[in-house]
Amino acid sequence: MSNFRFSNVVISDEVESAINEGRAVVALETTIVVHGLPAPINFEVARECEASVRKSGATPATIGVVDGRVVVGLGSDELESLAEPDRRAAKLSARDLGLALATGTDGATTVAGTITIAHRVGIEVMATGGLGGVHRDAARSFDESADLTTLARTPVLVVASGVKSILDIAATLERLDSLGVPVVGFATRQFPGFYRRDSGFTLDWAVASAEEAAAAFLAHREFSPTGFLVANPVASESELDQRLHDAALDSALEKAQREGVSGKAVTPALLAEFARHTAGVSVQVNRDLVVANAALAGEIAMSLAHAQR
Ligand code: PSU
Ligand code: MN
Repeated sequence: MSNFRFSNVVISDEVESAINEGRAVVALETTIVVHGLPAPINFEVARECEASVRKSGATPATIGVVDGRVVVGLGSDELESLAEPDRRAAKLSARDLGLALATGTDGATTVAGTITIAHRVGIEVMATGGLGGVHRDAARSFDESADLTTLARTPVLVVASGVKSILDIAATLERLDSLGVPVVGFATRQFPGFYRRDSGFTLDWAVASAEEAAAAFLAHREFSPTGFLVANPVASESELDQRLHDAALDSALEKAQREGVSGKAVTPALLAEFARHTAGVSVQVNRDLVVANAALAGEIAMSLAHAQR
């Protein structure tokens, strides 16, 4: 480990040399591990995502805040300690990073937090399960994930299986449009709905390969400072059954409303109720999609590195 440009950011030797040599690197978030998935499958998912990135030839950089420092390239021991329930790691979006560092607060980073750090250290690609978005009651609650506004000002390509069906998908797509963030389907024109391949919304653009995604991102960056969303649907054989999905969704939304869940707790609470209602099937789907997204992100990062050599 060495200090990197800035005393509050520590980058692993492996990730630092990959960045310095212009090799492919994929940032991975930690909120999905600490707040999104139950133990012990969360650690398996973290390891499988790293393995998927490596298999494509790229270097994984799992990001979190530990002992008052941002760590880029968390080791598995650090990740396990970050996820220990006693540690009560915070959920860190972009706006929380400075405060977490200044107060010595440990935390897992969301997509917004992760891409902010990735861009700071020169990583151009990130993988997650589902991007945060506009919540269904946003007209009243104003609950729109900072993932959207952060992606609008951070030139990082994010691979996600669309957004979670717990959200208002139409409103989320409208906001991405207003914010100038391109949304491109990977081998599909249908916007994915996380647990399901098709959210019912059609996209204007699709790419057929990792090379095409990388080329589009490079061309986009010549004209615009925003990030870029590659929407990769879950594999057909992994999709959650439609009826089970719809019943779990009703139950999750109803429970969150009844219990008055708000703020940062909303997404983890909805995902947990999905898991309970589907007896863990939704967790398997989440696992499959995020591991596949890590693999695709690795391939896109390889193409980007190749194109910029
Ligand atoms: N993808 C998953 N599980 C998750 C998330 C993404 O498969 O838990 C997390 C990401 O960290 C994303 C966050 O940034 O959910 C969105 O949270 P919010 O709606 O509070 O912004
Ligand atoms: Mn929110």
